[in-house]
Amino acid sequence: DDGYRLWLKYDLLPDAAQRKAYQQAAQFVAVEGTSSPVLQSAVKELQLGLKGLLGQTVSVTAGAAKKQGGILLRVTSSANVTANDRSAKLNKEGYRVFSEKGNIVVAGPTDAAVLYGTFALLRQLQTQQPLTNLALTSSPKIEYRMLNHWDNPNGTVERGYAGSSIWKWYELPELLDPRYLDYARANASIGINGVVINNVNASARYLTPEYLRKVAALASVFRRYGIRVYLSVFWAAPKTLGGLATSDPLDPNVRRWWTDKTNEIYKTIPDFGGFLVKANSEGEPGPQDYGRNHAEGANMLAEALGQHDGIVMWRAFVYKANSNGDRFKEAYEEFKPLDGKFATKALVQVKNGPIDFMAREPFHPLFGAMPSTPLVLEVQLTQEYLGFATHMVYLGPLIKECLETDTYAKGKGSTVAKVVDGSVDNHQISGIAGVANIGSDRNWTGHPMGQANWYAYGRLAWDHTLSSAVIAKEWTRMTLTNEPKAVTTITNMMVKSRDIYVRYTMPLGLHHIMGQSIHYGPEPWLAKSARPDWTAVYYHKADSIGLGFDRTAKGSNALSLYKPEVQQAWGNPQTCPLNYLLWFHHVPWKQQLSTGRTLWNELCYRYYTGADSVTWMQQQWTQVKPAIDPALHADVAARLQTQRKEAIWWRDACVLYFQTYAKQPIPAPFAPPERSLEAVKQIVDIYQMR
Ligand code: BDP
Repeated sequence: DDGYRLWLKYDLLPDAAQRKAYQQAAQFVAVEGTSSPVLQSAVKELQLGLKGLLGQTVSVTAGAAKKQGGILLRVTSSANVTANDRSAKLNKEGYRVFSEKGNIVVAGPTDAAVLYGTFALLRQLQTQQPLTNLALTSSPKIEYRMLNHWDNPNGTVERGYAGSSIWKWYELPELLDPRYLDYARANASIGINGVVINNVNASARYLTPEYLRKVAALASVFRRYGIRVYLSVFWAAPKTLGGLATSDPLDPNVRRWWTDKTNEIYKTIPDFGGFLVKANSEGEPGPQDYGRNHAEGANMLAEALGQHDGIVMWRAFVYKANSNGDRFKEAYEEFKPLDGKFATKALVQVKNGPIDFMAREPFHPLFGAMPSTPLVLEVQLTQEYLGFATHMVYLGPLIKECLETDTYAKGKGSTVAKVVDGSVDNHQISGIAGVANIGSDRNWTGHPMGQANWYAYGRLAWDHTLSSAVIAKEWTRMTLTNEPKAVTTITNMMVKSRDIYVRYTMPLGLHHIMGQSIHYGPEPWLAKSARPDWTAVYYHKADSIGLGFDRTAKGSNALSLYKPEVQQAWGNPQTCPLNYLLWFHHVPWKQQLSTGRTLWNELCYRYYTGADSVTWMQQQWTQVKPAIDPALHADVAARLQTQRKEAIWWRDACVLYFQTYAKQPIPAPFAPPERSLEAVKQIVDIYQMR
């Protein structure tokens, strides 16, 4: 198994009796009413899935009204989806799958809804659930469920670890790689309905007529799966591409240029989704170059979209060069005052945490602080700071932790999830974005287990109330094995993997102590960089007294950006959850923590037990060997070996370096590292050698 088929494997189900029951329930497929390209995709998927799972060729029947034992695809207004249950109201993409007069009906108000229902039905079969008395009802809680690609026109992928870009620009638009279709199927199967195909550090090339035709060719494939394309835009395009003297958003010529360009895009791609913008961030141009603010920039693009059905997602990932304050606060300080100033078509896209996709961050303080602006939650699936494609880190728990945290914006229960889905502030539009982890590698994600992160993201974007363990189990059953014991073992590993990674890299709330630029491996000693907030010492602040960034009123006071309830939960070093401790407090080495250990001992404890847990993961993986495809098993086993080696690298680097400040021995029962700090530093030098 080379992993190409992802979770849409459709291998023959092992239990003959069960197969027989399924076969009887799925003898034909019929589209009620007129068919459409999206419904055709649903039909094709059913035929493919049933052929594989049941070994049964399923024909498409026209006018199946009097027949029984088939699957009916029905597009109908939400109120009449089913005669006997009107309780659950469906939104435009919601589906209901149920039994009716001896058939299985997949119904929803739109073609896309029926496609989603079709995948839900196939999931039932893949995970070997009964088909009798079916009643699956589900509507997505978030409207714009986006995958953001950081792909460049030259085929590289920024922070991509699974080969190069899957978009073959030099072959498009004439040649459509079959992979585009499989990509669309995978996305549709988990409910993703929008893809930004290019890097936020954008090239203007995508806005040229030549490239728009290429993008349109991709859109023609995605459209059949309910997916719309979006583009990241280069702010200075009016100058560089349009030959104008300025890219000032208030300049009438610039405004006209964007309006004309947008109209041209819609002519080429009638269902174009809209724009994603990284502006005045990490050297990218933006409206501030002309003394304008982010809202003025976003609103100009919203105006250019005019009557077209498109949106602007304006990123809040900003922090000024040479800031002497606390990077934690910068996006908040720039965007909070703009709340209420954004046009209705503009959403602000906010990373899950205030710094940058660390293995654990407190939620971004903008969530709950901009009630008049729909906020898109951006999470990173590509493991930039989480061990690239060699460390097994299942991200379900990370995404859930953020979604479930209470902002207290409108009292208790105002979780990040409810801010994002629009229910806290009653927004009509809502969005979520995952930075893709896929590339040209045959198995899409490099690490085979990375597929689970793409999967979990889509499932949570659809329904943030699902548990990450349930999703892990579902993915495992569809992708790896249905053998019950192995499913339990693998799910358990997955669910624990993120905490394990945190323990051997940045426990207790440490953050941003990774290798410079590459963001791989440990470099807590990094003290000089192009900017202070790109070093490690800026964040951990180790000294002879203790460790951690004081963000209370005595320090940077970033804590004050949160609501009082949150401040109370995190503001006292005695009661602050240990996972966030060093995010907010400078804690003395000898301070006793709630675990009974001193800070220094607890730090060592976490680094050592974290690294040891990778050995545990290896043992677990060995146990499931009989239940897993041999090639796939060997692939993951090899990556776990690397992970083990590098967990020890992290552990040794960090305990040896922090020991130079703590000046205490490694506590028993742990053995001090066998190498010196100098020796570990050399490893980093090798990784960064030119
Ligand atoms: C950082 C990445 C950088 C991205 C940036 C962003 O290191 O490559 O361009 O985020 O999100 O995490 O814009």
